[in-house]
Amino acid sequence: MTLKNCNLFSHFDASLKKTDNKPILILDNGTTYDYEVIKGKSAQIASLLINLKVSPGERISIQIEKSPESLFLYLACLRAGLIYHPLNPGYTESELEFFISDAEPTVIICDPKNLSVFEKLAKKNNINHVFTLDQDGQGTLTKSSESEKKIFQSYITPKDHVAALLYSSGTTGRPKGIMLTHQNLISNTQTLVDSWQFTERDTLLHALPIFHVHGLFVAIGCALLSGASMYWLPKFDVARILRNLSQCTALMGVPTYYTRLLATNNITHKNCKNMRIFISGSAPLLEETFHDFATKTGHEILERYGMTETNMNTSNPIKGKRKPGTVGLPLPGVEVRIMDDEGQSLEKDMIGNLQVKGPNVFKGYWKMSEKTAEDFTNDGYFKTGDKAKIDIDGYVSIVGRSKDMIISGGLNVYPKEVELIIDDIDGVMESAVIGIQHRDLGEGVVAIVIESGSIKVKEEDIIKLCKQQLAGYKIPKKIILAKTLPRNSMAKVQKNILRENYKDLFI
Ligand code: MCA
Repeated sequence: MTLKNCNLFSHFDASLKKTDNKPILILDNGTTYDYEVIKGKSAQIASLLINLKVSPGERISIQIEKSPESLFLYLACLRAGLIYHPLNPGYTESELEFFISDAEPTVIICDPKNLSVFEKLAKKNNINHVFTLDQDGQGTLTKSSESEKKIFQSYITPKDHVAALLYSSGTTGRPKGIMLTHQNLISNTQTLVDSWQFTERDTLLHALPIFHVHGLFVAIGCALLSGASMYWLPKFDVARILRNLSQCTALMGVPTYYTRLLATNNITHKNCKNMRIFISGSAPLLEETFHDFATKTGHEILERYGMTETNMNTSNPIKGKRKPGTVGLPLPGVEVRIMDDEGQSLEKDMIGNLQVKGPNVFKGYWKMSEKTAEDFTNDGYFKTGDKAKIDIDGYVSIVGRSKDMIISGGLNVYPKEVELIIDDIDGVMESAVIGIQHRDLGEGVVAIVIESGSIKVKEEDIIKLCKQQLAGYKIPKKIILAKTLPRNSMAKVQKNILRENYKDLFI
C-alpha cells in the first residue's frame, strides 16, 4: 500500500476504516470496541497531548498495565508524532531513574499506585506533565482527555521520524535506547501481514505484554494493519487462553506459553479447530515442544526470529516446510548473512556471526552515535550479536549468543546487571549469574555467590536486596553459595563450566 503520510497510524487507518462496525478489540468480559470508538478515543488523547504544547519528536514515557486505554494511548502517540517510550510495569524506582533521565520525556504516564515515585522523578528531571492511567482505564489521562475532540489530523510524518524508543540492557550495564522509525514498523508489519497471511477475517488472541516489540509491533501491528480483531487479555493466563481459543484464529507467544498450554493436557485438536496459526518467538522453541504441540493439536508452531533493533528478520513459512529448531527463512526484503570474526562470509552450515540489513533495521541508539557506528558494518549490516548458521535450503538456526545474556520466559536478562547488585551486598566477595535450562521459562536465572567471610550472607537477604532494585523477572530463581568460581588462564570466570555443573537444577 502506498500512502503519502509515513505515519504508521495512517496505514492502520487505511485498513481499519473498511471494517465498519466490526469489533476490533474484544475483552474477556464481553465488552467490545469498534474502530470508530478506538479512533475517537485515540484522537482525544492525541489532542490532549498536543494541547500541552508537546511537539512531534518529544518522548512520552509510559509505565502502565495493559488495558484497552493503553492501546488508545499508543495510537495517540503515533498519530501525534510523539515518541512512544514504554516501560515494563515491573521496573523498580532505581531502574526507572535511569530510563527517565536518559529518555528526557516531556510527559509521563504512570499507574496511580506509582504516582509519588514519578512525581519525584519528574521534579528531578524538570518534567511538567505527569498523568495516571490504571488497569481499568481510570486516571487523570482519561479524565483530562474526555472533553477533547474526537477528530485529530495525524502528523504528516517524515520518512525517518522515530515512532518508538525501546530500551535493551547491555552487557556492560548501561541500557541502550533503540530508535525505531514509523518506516521500520510499516515495512516490517506489512511484510509479516503478507508472509503470515493476516486478513480482516482473523481474530488474534493477544496475551502478550505491550512494552516489547513482540506484543506491540508484531501482534498489534499484524492485527491492525490487516483489519483483524483482537481478543485482548491483560496478561498470559492458561485458563483464559483455553476459554477463548475456539473463537480465535491466531496466537502469538513466547515458548513458555506453549509449554504451559501443553502441561494442562487440555489443548486438543477440538479446541484448536478454528485456529489458523500459532506463532512463537523471543526465545528458542524446543523441538520437543514443536512435536508435542503438533501431536496434540495438529498444528505446527511457526517459529520466527527477531530482536528489538531489527523487528522480525526470519520466519518459517506459512506454506511449505516448518523446520523445528530453525527460525526459518529471511523475510522478503531482509538480507541475512553469516560472517566470521574477520568479516569474511561463511559457507552454508558454518557457524558464525549473524548480520542483518533491511528497511526493518533501526535508526540507531538514542544519544549513542559511537555505539551505533560500532554495531554496523561498513556496508550497512547490523551485527546482531547472535551466532547462527544457514542450511542448504536457506533456513537459519540460532546456535548461541556472543553476548552474555539469559532469556527467561521471553525476557532478556543481562547477568552483569544482576552481578553488580549482588557484588555490592555486605559479605559478598563476587558473584556469577548464569542461565540454566528451566522447564517453564526456557532459562532460569541462577547466581553463584562467593562470600568474603566478613559476615554471613543468607540466600533470602540476597533475594530481598535484588527485589528492591530489579524487576521481578531478573531476580535469581536460585542462589548458590560456593567457595570459588572456575577461571581460565586469563582469570575470566568460566560460565560454561558453571552451566554444566548446575545443568540439572531445574529439571
Ligand atoms: C514474571 N516473572 C518471571 C517472568 N515473568 N520470572 C522470570 N522470567 C519471566 N519472564 C516472575 C514475577 O516477577 C513474579 O515473581 C512471578 O514470576 C509471577 O509473576 P507473573 O506476572 O504471574 O508471571 P507469569 O504470568 O508467570 O509470567 C511469565 C510469562 C511472562 C507469561 C512468561 O513473563 C510473559 O508474558 N513473557 C513474555 C515476554 C515478552 O513479551 N517478550 C518479548 C520480548 P515473584 O512471585 O517473585 O514476585 S523480546 C521481543 O520483543 C523480541 C524482539 C522478539 O523477537 O519477540
